[in-house]
Amino acid sequence: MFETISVIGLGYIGLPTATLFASCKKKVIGVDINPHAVDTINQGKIHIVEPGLDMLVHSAVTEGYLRATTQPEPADAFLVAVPTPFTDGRKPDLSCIEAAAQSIATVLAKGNLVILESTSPVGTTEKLADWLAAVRSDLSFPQQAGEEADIQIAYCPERVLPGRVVHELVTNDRVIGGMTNKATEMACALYKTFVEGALMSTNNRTAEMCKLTENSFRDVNIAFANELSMICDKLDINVWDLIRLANRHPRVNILQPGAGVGGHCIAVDPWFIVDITPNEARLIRTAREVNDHKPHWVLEKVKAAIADCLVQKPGSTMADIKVACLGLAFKPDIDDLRESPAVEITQHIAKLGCQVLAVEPNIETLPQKLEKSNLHLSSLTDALLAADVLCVLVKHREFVEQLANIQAHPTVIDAVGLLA
Ligand code: SAJ
Repeated sequence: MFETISVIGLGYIGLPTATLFASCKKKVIGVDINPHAVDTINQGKIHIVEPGLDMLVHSAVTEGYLRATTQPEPADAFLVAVPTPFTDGRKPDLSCIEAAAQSIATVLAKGNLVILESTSPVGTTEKLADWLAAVRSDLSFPQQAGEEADIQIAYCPERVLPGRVVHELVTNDRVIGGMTNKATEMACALYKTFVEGALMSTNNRTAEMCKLTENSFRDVNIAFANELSMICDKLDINVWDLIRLANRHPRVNILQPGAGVGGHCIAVDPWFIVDITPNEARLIRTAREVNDHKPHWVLEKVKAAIADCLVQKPGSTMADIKVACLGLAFKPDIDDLRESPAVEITQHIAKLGCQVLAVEPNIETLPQKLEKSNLHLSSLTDALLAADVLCVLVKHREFVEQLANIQAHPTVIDAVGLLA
């Protein structure tokens, strides 16, 4: 049924998805507006970091199953995997989906299936259908002709963990929500090409909400852990001991407090629910606020430690104090610094005017926004020797291995329970 598959958006999700179809000997046309990405892929290389993907792309391209282009071409099925960021006012920005719709509309033909994979507010699949219908009055769409429509449309979110994308795309269960039963069936048949997990059928609105719910679930639970950490600090209780003990209850499973919630998904997706149902989504909103507040709370702890140092070193000024920030990534053992609470905290510490030693074993150079005269990338060994205050922001493997040396430091702010 699907000989040619087109994937619109060749990023962290689109490229691995396109490649897995190509690995199953489907003819795949990858479309991206970024000519650099297109050129790189056509050379059999990748422009993103994801373990195992480079080899797969290389063979898919050299064997002739995967080809990238900046202009959409006719295909049997179209998968849209473009970004859905939010604006400063925490409103979802659907402009990339709208642009993708405009570009594929011109090449659509009777019998095609269109699947939206981008994380989206409830109702977006219906908007996509309207955008397509507005361009192609010669074709019928599900909102007009239901099961009989020329073009069938479904929503199917991805739910893979960065770093394990190739494996999880194959093994995770998928939620598939068509605007019609026919769309759901067609989409299930398509994903069966490479998905070994269960294919769970539903409608488009439930599938959209399911993706938002999964990340909100995690956000709310991390917020609970973060709130406990701030309560326990006031009450002079070790929160990590507390959570370990509470989790011995057979029906309690509390997550770990940290420096805040980073990444491109969990800190964003809950707002898509709050935006559409502001009066009902009270817990989800509060969880976001608790997690967004956590970096500021950690910063206050660092400020207090610096104040103590200044008292202990009479005559010294802020510029004499050295603070080591251990970890910049948004979670342990990755090199991804985007939307990282550790970066936010480190930036604020540098603004205080002290010397900042940033220790991030997973990167070679500091990103531009951290290039400051009083902020330097440092080795853990140098930081342990020089710093007046150690601030543990990410529980990287390298820090766990140096636990005894970190523990021996007189002033440690431990946001992630490394010492627990
Ligand atoms: N974090 C904590 N405490 C914890 C667990 C995580 O503070 O106990 C923090 C991490 O340090 C990090 C943030 O939360 O800053 C998010 O990390 P994560 O590993 O929970 O999730 P992501 O953002 O890498 O990926 C999530 C995943 N969603 C869920 O686990 C529900 C992934 O499956 C999704 O595909 C992805 O979001 C996405 O694309 O939506």
